[in-house]
Amino acid sequence: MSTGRPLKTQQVADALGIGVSTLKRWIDAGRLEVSRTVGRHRLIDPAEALRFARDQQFQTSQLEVLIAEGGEHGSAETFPDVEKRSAWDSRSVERLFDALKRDDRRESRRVILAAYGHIKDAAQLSDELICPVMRMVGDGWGRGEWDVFEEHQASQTVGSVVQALIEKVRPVHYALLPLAIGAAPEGDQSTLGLLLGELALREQGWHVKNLGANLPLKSLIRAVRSHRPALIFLSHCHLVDPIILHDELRLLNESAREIGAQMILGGRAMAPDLIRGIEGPIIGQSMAQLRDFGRQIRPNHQEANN
Ligand code: B12
Repeated sequence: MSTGRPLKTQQVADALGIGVSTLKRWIDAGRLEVSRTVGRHRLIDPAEALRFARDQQFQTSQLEVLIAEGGEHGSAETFPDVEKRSAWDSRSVERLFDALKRDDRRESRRVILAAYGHIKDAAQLSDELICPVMRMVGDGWGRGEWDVFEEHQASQTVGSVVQALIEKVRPVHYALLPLAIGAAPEGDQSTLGLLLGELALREQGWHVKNLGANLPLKSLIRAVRSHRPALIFLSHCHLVDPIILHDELRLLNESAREIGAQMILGGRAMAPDLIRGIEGPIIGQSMAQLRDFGRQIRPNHQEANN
């Protein structure tokens, strides 16, 4: 029984990070069932692709995105207003900035999804498109060219598109994935870094609990003790009190060490002074660093289950 649009071998190979000839060899050896087109090309049913990926313990997040999008990453099927031909280019920054300024949500969404469909990497999307555009928004606000309500509108629009992308990288079996917990400290209302971090880590095969902005760190410590994540990430954009935050980070670090969790901190307000004398956490400047750290330290499926 077919479970969705059949996938091409190249698509499945890309999603699993293997060569297409290897995949074809496995198919020919009978390890995956396929159907054939009239021209004898191999087509793989989505459920069969997932079964195989899981049996072989591949990371399945990219494959799940591909399947959710009907075989076309960022395709017009799931997001009707995505321009198929439009690709990531240097003008995307200006296009997104202009669309946000006009409060043209459709166009804003189109630019972000087209860029994501092209680069397929949340970290790059954040570092090269969303963050530069939001900086321009902040500069515009600083010069009095953007009203506060316009900045709010822009944040809402960007946040809702990133949230929609997150929904598409929902793993089927959470229990099989290692857990990461993310938050922004008390007094910090920023949500975008957290959402982008969540998306970037999901792409790396993490199950992410995003505990949101403005979270008292004492409460985060309770969450750490109760959920026992393998990774804790903070995205911090608006600093309130560096002395209080330093103390809280020290306590958070202690609870992370108790359970053997790794801790990575970032966001524009996260300065090295905030962790002076605290051993363990690292500070990253970019979302790419969060992505790479997540990839590096990710326990494999068995370890995550034990
Ligand atoms: C949107 C925004 C808001 C929104 C946030 C809404 C929301 N839902 O998130 C709202 C309206 C709440 C807001 C309020 C304020 N804001 Co404001 N805001 C911004 C703005 C425009 C964008 C911030 C953003 O979301 N960026 C996107 C994120 C993803 O980027 P980022 O944090 O730089 O992160 C990058 C890296 O650090 C890394 N990263 C992020 N997280 C993580 C995590 C890890 C683990 C790692 C490794 C890496 C990483 O990835 C990103 C790059 O891809 C900035 C402008 C700017 N230059 O940033 C001003 C800005 C930060 N705000 C500013 C100010 C002054 C304020 C207010 C004090 C204004 C006021 N008087 O009320 C309040 C304070 C609110 C509070 N206490 O939280 C100033 C701060 C100035 C300063 N000296 O610190 C800025 C710089 C604007 C300006 N040009 O003056 N703001």
